[in-house]
Amino acid sequence: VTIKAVVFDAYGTLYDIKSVAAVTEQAFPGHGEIITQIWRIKQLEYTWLRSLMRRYQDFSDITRESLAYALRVLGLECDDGAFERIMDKYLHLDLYPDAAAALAGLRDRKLAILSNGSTAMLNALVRNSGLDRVLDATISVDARKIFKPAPEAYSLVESVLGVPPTETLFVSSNPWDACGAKAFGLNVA
Ligand code: 2OP
Repeated sequence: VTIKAVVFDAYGTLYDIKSVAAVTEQAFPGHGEIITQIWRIKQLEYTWLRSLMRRYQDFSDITRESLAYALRVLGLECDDGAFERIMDKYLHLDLYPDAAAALAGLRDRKLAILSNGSTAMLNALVRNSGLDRVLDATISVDARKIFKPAPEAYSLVESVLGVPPTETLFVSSNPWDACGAKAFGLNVA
């Protein structure tokens, strides 16, 4: 197989979503870890429920609602300022330490992100981390109004990059995402 494009998941694959724990811990000492875990689980659950119900709302709304859920279920009161400070970290997540070098080593291929993130969230994240200089495209499922692992979401890669699934490698650290991409027909790492 000739791989002409390498496409990455964003949250948890290139970007360390656990890096929000520093901010949640600062806002709620002793609870940073558990907030971060519940937040992520609920965030994913909301994407799947909304996709099944065909009640799409973008990932920024989903991320807000799931953070609100996590704080409520833990009985934590949060003022607007603290809530926005936590949310803002999603636009400034840390890249995993090896991500930039790995991307640089793949520069002879087309490189992109395919993420459930909204266009605005992803563009800010990519710019803030400097990946806009390396990536050929940042693709948001927002164009199809359905979240991964729906096939419609993965089909965006060929529409945007013009490379068929058989010549594309999709990279994700999220097992459900790797399975979804494989089921759609992408090569997967
Ligand atoms: C993504 O970036 C949510 O990690 C998932 O699409």
